[in-house]
Amino acid sequence: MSELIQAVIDSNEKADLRTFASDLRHQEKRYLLKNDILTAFAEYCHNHQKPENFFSSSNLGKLIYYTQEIIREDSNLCLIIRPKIASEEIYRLTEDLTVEQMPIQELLDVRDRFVNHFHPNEGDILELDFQPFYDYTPTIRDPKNIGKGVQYLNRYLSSKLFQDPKQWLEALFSFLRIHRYNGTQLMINERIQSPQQLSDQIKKAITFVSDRPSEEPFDRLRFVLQLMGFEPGWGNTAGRIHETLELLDQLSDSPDHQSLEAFLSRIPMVFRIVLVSPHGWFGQEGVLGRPDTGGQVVYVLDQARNLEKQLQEDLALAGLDVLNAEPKVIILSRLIANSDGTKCNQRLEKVHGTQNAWILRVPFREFNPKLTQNWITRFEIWPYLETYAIDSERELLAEFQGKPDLIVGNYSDGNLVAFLLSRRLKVTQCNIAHALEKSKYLFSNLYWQESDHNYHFSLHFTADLIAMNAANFIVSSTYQEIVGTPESVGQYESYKSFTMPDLYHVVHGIELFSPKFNVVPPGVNESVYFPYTRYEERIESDRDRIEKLLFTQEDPEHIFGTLDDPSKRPLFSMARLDRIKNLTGLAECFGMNAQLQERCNLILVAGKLRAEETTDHEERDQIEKLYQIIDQYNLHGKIRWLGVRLPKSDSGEIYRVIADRQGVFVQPALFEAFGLTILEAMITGLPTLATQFGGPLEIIQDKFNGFYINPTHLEETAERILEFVSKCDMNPNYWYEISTRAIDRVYSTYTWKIHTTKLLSLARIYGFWNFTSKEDREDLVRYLESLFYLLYKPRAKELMEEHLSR
Ligand code: UDP
Ligand code: LCN
Repeated sequence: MSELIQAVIDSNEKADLRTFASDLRHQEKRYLLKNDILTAFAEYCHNHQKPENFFSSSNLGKLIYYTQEIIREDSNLCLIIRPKIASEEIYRLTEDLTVEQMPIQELLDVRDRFVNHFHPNEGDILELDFQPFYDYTPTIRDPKNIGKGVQYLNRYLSSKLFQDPKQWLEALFSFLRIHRYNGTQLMINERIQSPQQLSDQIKKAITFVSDRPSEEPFDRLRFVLQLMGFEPGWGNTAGRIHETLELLDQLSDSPDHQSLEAFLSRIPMVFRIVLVSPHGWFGQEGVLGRPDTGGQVVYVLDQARNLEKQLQEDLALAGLDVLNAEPKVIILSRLIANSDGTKCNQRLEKVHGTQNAWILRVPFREFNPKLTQNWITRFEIWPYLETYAIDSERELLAEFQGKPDLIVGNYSDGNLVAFLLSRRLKVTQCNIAHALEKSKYLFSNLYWQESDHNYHFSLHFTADLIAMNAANFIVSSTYQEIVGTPESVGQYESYKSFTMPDLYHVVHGIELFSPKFNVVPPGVNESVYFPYTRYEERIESDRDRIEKLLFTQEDPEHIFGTLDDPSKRPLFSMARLDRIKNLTGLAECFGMNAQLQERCNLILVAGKLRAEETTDHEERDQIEKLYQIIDQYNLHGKIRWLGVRLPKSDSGEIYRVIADRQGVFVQPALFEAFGLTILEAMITGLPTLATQFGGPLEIIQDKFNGFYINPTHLEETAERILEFVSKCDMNPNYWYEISTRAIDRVYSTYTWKIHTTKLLSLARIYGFWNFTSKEDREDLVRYLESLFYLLYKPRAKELMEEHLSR
C-alpha cells in the first residue's frame, strides 16, 4: 500500500490528494467511515470536474477504494487501509503530505483521543494480544482458503505425522483403542497389542470379510472378527467392513490425507451432543418473532433434529445396531418461570419429530427473582452465566449418564457457557456466532461507555474474545461472517483489533487465518418450507385460511390495515421488529414510490401492534415509527401489518400463498448475518430481493436467482423492486424463471443434510487431531481464564448489583 500512496505523491495526482485532504480537514466530521469517504470523494470529483473514470483509473481513486476509515486529528489524517481481505495498514498523512506507517497501538490511541478517553498520565492501558498463542499453530496463507479450516488442518498435520511412520502408526493404534459406547469397547480390543499386530490383523480380517457376501450383516461376522481383535464400529455389512479395513490398511502403508478424512468420518465417536442456547424464549411454539427469539431458535431446533437423524444413520452404517446404540442430542436452554404462555417453564421437552432429542431448560439461580424468573434480554444476561454453566453441567451429566462428546455454543452467551462447560468436562468446543453484535452496532466499542447502561458491550465483547479463542473449531454460515468482502470488514475480522477506551486495547484479538474457522451454512426445514407448486402436499383449508389472514380478515386486535384492492401483487416481509431488520425502512421505501403503491400491496408479518405491550425498547421504537410512516405517506388501504405469532407450519404456507399470487419477498435489513427467511422464501419459490449487507450476498446470485438491494438508499430500493415487478408484468415468464432458480439454489446448496454431514465430520476430525497432536493449548486457555476471572467476572458482578438496585 505504501507504494500506492507513494505513486500518488510522486505523480500529478499529488495536487488532487492535497486538495482532497484539505477538503476533509474542513469537514465537520472528523471520523469518516467508508460510505462517508466515498461520498466526499464523489463530491470532490464533481466539484473539480474530474473525468468520469477518475475513481477507477487513478491511483488516488484506488487508494480511496481501499480506505476503510479516515480519522482527522489536528491537521493530520489517519488512513486505515484494507489492501486485501483480512489485512489492515495504517498511515498518517500530514498537511505537507508526508506519509508514515503507524503501528496498531498508535491507532488505538488516536481513537481513544477522538472520544476524549486517552489518559497516558494515569498509566498504560491493558493490552490484549492473542498472537503469541497462534505463532506455533498452523495458519492458512491464502485468504481465499479462510473458512476451509478442516481440509487445511488435515493436510498440514497429516504431512507432519506421515513423515515419521513409526509415530504415525503409534498414533493410529492409540486412537483406535479409546472408543467406547456405554462401557462397551469399539473398534479394536486387547487382542491387538501393538501397531505391528494391528497391521497384521487388518490384513487377516480383510481376507476374511472379502470371502463373505457383501450384504452379510455384521452380526453374523461379529464373533470371528472379535477373535481377530475387532469390535463393533467397522461397518454394518461385510462390504462396508471391508471398505473401512481397506481404508485403514492404506493409511498404515501409504497414508494420504483424503483416506484419513474418509476413515475418520466412519469412526463412531460422537453419540451425545449438547447445543447451548441460553437466552431468549427457546421453544417450539409461540415464541418466534419475539425480541431475541428468531433464527437462532429455528436453526438450533432444525440442527438438533438433523443431527440426530445423521447420527442414527452413521451409527447404523458403523454396525452399532448390535449394541442398540442410540444418539442423544440435548438443547440446553434457560428455564423461564414466568413463561408467558410458552413452554419455557418446562424442564424437559422432547423435540418434535425425534426419538432422543430434548430441550433441557435449566433456570438461572434466584439471585434476583424479580428478574431471574422472567425473560431477560440477551444484553443483560451476563451475570447469570457462570453459575448457570455449573448447574447445567450437573444436569447434563445426569441426563446423558455421562459426558457429552461435543459441545456446540450458540451466540455470544451460549459460546461463553460452552467454553465454561468444555473446560470443566474436557470436551471439544464448537462455536456458532449467528450474529456478532460488534459490527452490527456502529461504533459499539468506541462509545461503549455511553451505551453500556443499555447494551453492556464491555461484557459482551470480552465474552466473545474468550469464547472464540477458546473454541476448538468455529462454524460460520458464510465466508464473509469471518472476513467480509473486498469492500467490507467481516464480523470476526472486526475483533482483530479494537479499543474499548479506558478498559483495554485489543492489538490481536483473533487469528482469522486459523484453521479453526469452517464455513458450514444452515438449511431449511424441508417439510415445512417447500415449493408452492407442490399442490398435492399443501392443505387446501390452510391455504384458504391464510389467504384470508393475509389479505382480508378483520381482526383489529392482531391485524392492522384493510386493503383497498387485495388483488394487487403482494410485496411481503417477515421479521422481528428490531431496528436492524429495518421493516420501517421498507415501509418508507414503499411510501416514497407512488408507482409501486399502484401495482403492489405491502404485507408485513412483524412483532406486535401496540407499543405498550412490549418491554423491549427497540421493538417499542419500531412500532411507533411504523405507524408514523404509515400516516406520513398515507399508506392506509395499501398495507397490512400482522402482529401475530404463527405456528411454524403456517409460516411455510404464508410464503406459498404469496407465491401463488406471484408476489415478492423483500428483506430490507441494514445488516443480516445470514437470513433464514431468505432461504425460506426462496425454497418456496418466492422471488427475493434482499439486503446486500451480510449473508444474502452469498445466498443470492444477483439477477440470477434473486436480487440485492441497498436498504440505505430507499428510493433506489423502491426502483429496484418496481423494475422487477414491471418486468414480470410485461413478461410473466420472468417471475417463473427467477422463482425456479431460487428453488434450485436452496436445494443444491443449503440443506441440513449437507450441514450435518459436514459438522459431524468436523467434530470427528478435530477430535482426532486434538487427541493425536496433543496440541498444548493450556497456555492460551489459562490466559482466557484470567480474562474471565479478572475482567469479565467483576464487571458481571457489578451488573448484577445494578440489577438488584433497580
Ligand atoms: N419468524 C417467524 N415469525 C416472525 C418473525 C420471524 O416465524 O414474526 C421466523 C422466520 O420464519 C425465520 C426466523 O424467525 O425462521 C428468523 O430468522 P432470520 O435468520 O431470518 O433472522 P433472525 O431473527 O434470526 O435475525
Ligand atoms: C441470527 C441472525 O441475525 C440471522 O441472520 C441468522 O440467520 C440466524 O441467527 C441463524 O443463524
